[in-house]
Amino acid sequence: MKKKLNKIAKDTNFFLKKFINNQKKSELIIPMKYGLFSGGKKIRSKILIDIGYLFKLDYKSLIIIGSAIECIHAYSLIHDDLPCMDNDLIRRGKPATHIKFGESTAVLAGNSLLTMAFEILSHKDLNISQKIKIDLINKISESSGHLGIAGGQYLDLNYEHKLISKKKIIEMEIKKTGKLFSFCCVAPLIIKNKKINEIRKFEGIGADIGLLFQVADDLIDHKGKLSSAGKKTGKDKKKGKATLISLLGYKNTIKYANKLILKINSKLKKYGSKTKDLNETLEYILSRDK
Ligand code: GRG
Repeated sequence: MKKKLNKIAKDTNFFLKKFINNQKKSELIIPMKYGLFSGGKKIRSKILIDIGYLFKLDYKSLIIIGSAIECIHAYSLIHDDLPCMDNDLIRRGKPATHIKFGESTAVLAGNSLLTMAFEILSHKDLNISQKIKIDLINKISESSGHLGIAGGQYLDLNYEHKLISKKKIIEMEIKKTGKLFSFCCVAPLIIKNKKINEIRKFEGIGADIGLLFQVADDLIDHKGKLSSAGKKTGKDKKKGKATLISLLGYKNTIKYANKLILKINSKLKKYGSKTKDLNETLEYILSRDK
């Protein structure tokens, strides 16, 4: 699993470096590269490739689409660390982008990474029809805006120091983290022109994977160490964040996460042994320490 993830990270970074190097130079390129290439796991690209495998999609196209996803992800992390958001100094074991380059530069590098995702999805190197490119851009935009990452982040900040119900915490985590995973799960179906009910089913699977990912992230914050996590831990409690751990406790949250894995696997039963890679990725998501 680690080997496969490393290969995906290497291929994604290779594509992104080539893509950026082919563009005209600007002062923002260095902070953008800092946010992109400081050691992310590329787990979203792995999920995209695992689902793409079920639909026999070619690896090269998936790496390009994954690169666009990783740009949006890197953007969200840069902005998440800003003083007006979660105010974090360390990311991936290194100074956060705004610590290294200043706040205004971090905001602009983040914005540039967001728009770069759309440039990548509309680029000629991606060998799919214009119609499908538009559908992909439509879906990834929806996943990133007020109904997705940005809206989820708003709720995350708004729920601090409040008693929030389980249903609302889950809704918030699905928006903040799950929507981008939903995109990873539906992009292969969009490319294969699948029917809307099947797309909806995979959207739901993506939301559950994102929720699992976020729960694992909350568990790392609760029990993990800075040296392995690459970011400060124990912050959620201090900041009064509404998480499933704060509501259900540590042990029940682990039970909840294991139930999520069973739920995801049962939805994918019909694909049989083809889901082996995806199963491994799900186990990794829950057991990871960073
Ligand atoms: C609209 C894209 C966008 C952003 C603005 C700041 C913000 C709104 C949203 C923040 C959303 C956020 C950071 C959610 C947390 C998701 C999460 C658990 C990130 C950690 O992902 P990993 O572990 O990171 O995959 P690596 O370092 O491996 O890439």
